[in-house]
Amino acid sequence: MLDVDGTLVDSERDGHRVAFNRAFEEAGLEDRWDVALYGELLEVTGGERRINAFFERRGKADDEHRELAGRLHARKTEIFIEMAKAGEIEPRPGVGELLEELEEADVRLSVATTGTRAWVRPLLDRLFGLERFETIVTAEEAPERKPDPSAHQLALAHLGLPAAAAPAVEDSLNGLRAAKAAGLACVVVVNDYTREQDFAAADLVLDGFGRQDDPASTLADPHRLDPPGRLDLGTLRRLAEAMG
Ligand code: XBP
Ligand code: MG
Repeated sequence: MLDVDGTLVDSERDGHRVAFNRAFEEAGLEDRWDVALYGELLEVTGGERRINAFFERRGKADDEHRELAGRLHARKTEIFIEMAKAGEIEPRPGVGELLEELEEADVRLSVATTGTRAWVRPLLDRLFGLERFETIVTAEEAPERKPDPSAHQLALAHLGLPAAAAPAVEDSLNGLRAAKAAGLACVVVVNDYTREQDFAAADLVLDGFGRQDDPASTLADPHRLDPPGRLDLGTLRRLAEAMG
């Protein structure tokens, strides 16, 4: 069960953050989210909730600002869709290889994301092909955002699988907490925004998906799965066995 933002795609720093800032600029606001501030704001999942949390930090939490946050997020979504169409959002290195290997082995793939359906589906289609994923759960289907487990639970229900049979791949503590609350095993593939988070509950932590010529380092491997410098089918199978 795959996460999108920060996991399948490198979408936060040079994607969503840029789209939020463009929406602020178009609306005549002075606010801009720099790379460091955006890292702090990522603690709040869901783009509209993130804008509201930012306004609240600034002491603006009235109905007018909630309405503005809704409009800003709608425009941010349009801008992000344009960026995706222009090829500005790319898969993380090694993701393409992993999906191909899983597909060849007839492993069923599903997506559980807190992102908005309007960009999630066209982006996944452009980068990987929608037909690859048996289920795609987005914020529209699971409005309680991660770390709430509802996205993972809904995807599991669609697949008709017990939790132990569908390991999650996430990049963040919010994603890990959501997967664990749904009873899933969880591999965390960290990125620059999430590297320092506490992944003690994860079943495997890697610093990338890894490729033949650019292997990933293992940061935690409590089940001794011993990944071969990349997240591969064998490692995921050993994880499923370890989960019993
Ligand atoms: C992703 C999110 C989303 C994206 C922005 O979390 O929290 O809010 O940052 O997308 P996860 P939207 O990777 O855990 O699913 O603006 O569409 O919300
Ligand atoms: Mg994520």
